[in-house]
Parts: sequence; structure tokens; C-alpha cells
Amino acid sequence: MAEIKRIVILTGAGISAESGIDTFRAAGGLWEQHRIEDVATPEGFASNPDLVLGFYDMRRAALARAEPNPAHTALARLEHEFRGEVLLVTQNVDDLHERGGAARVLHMHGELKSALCTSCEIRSRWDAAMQQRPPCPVCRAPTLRPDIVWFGEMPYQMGRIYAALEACDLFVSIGTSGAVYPAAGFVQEARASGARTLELNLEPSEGSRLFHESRLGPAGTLVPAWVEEMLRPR
Ligand code: BJW
Repeated sequence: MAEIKRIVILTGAGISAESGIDTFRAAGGLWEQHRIEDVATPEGFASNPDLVLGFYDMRRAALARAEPNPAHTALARLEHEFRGEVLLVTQNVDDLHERGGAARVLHMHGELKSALCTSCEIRSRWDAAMQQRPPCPVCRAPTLRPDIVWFGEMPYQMGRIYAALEACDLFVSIGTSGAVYPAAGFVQEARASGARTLELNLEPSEGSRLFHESRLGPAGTLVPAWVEEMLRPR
């Protein structure tokens, strides 16, 4: 196999499942408990802001009780010890990669611990609840929304992500169902640029057949084993 110098890793809800964070599409997952259109679209927010703010307040509170698991810490170890570049692109809005020690993380779907003011459009670090309509720390207007990319909105950092996909030799997808675009199309972008592609997931995803290799099992076991492989002297 040719030498690997640049790795792009895409993560999804499955990597945080063993930390006790609900995934979206599993039986009993978030989309069985809430209608997507109600809580994850700009239209849902416009018609019932209380419901949406409460949904994200509940998830921010759950995040405060969660800890990074061995998959998060293994990826941070890879980032620090691999003799090449590692870029972590996450669809997750939790901060478990950072708390696990990772430094280069792009949150393409936003972050629970960030607030976006719809008046001044400035983002602020945010830990508290929003349902009581606290003022924006910058302009003082009571117009904060969760800094989350909802359906129909443009994900963040797409220019950097596509540039990294074009330049990478290895693309790894971890714990994502491959049901949501544009992230679900990254494997094809990476392959078109000549990268090898690997999927680590609990079960076959919607895009499994697009990968050169698919390993099935829990991220907390598969990811540390794969990182060990990548760091082994060749
Ligand atoms: C484990 C495990 C364990 C469990 N170990 N694994 C075609 C092209 C382009 C766009 C579209 C298109 N068709 C439709 C669209 C529009 C739409 C879309 O994709 N809709 C689909 C329903 C088809 N996309 C958008 O609107 C996006 N914006 C956009 O496209 O802008 C225009 C654009 C065009 C072209 C280029 C660029 C831009 C925005 C999408 C926003 C998604 N937002 C959400 C909610 C907000 C965040 C939040 O509240 O947290 O993001 S939806 C939800 O799904 C969340 C997630 O980030 C995302 C992905 O879910 P994920 O992570 O895959 O979770 P699950 O639950 O689905 O899967 C978990 C997996 O883990 C499973 O496979 C399990 O087996 C596995 N697992 N335990 C390992 N222990």
C-alpha cells in the first residue's frame, strides 16, 4: 500500500453512542422521539421556538453528563502521534472529540455549546439553557438560537472540507448512517481523488458499498484497534 500522509476522518452520532449520547435513526433514537421537521428545520424553529429551544436545552444538559469514550481518545492520540496530517470532520454537535484531546476538529453541523444571535449574527460560546430567552452577550437582544445546522441550511466549513477530501490519501467514516448529505457524499469525493476509503460502523450503513473496506462493530473497540494499526511502525 502507498504511504499514507493525509487522513480525513468523518464522524457521526455512533462514535458518541457509547458515551450515552442518543443517535438519530436507531430504534428509540432522537428521530423516534421527535419529528425532524419540528426540531431540526428553520421552519420548525419559526413556528415553535419554545419546542426547539427546549429540545436543544435537553441535549446540552445530557452532554454535560457525558464523557469521551475510547474511540474519541484514540482519534486524539492518532492526531498527535501520526507522522502526517489528520483532520477530524464531525457531524456531531457534542464536544467529546475536544474533551478527548483532539485539537483539529471541524463541526460541520454546528455545536451545542455555541449560540447564534439572529439579530447581530455573532456566535458566542454558550453553556446555559436558551428557553428563557437570555440576551445575546454581544448585542443584548433576546434572539439567540442554537448554533446548529438544520435541514435546508448550509453546513459549515465546506470549502476546507472539500479541499481536504481532494488532498487526502485515506478517508475514514466512523459511526454514521450515511443518510444525510453532503456528508454522505464525502466517500465518493475522496475516492474520486484517489483516496483509499474505510468505514467503521456498528452495522452496514446506507453507503457501505461505496467503501473499499467496511469493518463492523462498536466504535469503542474498532477505533482504538485501527489507530493502533496506523501507528505501528511499518
Ligand atoms: C455505531 C454505534 C457504535 C450506533 N459504534 N457505530 C442530496 C445532496 C445534497 C443535499 C441533499 C440531498 N438530498 C437531500 C438533501 C438535503 C438534506 C439531506 O441530506 N436530507 C436527507 C434526509 C436526504 N441535507 C441538508 O439539508 C444539509 N444541508 C445542505 O445540503 O445544504 C446544501 C448543500 C448542497 C451541496 C453541498 C453542500 C451543501 C444540512 C443537513 C443538516 C443535518 N442536521 C442534523 C440535525 C442537526 C444537528 C443536531 O441536532 O444534532 O444533523 S440531522 C442529523 O443527522 C444530525 C446528524 O449530524 C446527521 C447525521 O446523522 P448520523 O450522525 O449519521 O447519525 P445516525 O443516527 O443516522 O447514524 C448513527 C450510525 O452509528 C448508525 O449507522 C449506527 O449503526 C451507528 N452506531 N452505535 C459504531 N457504538
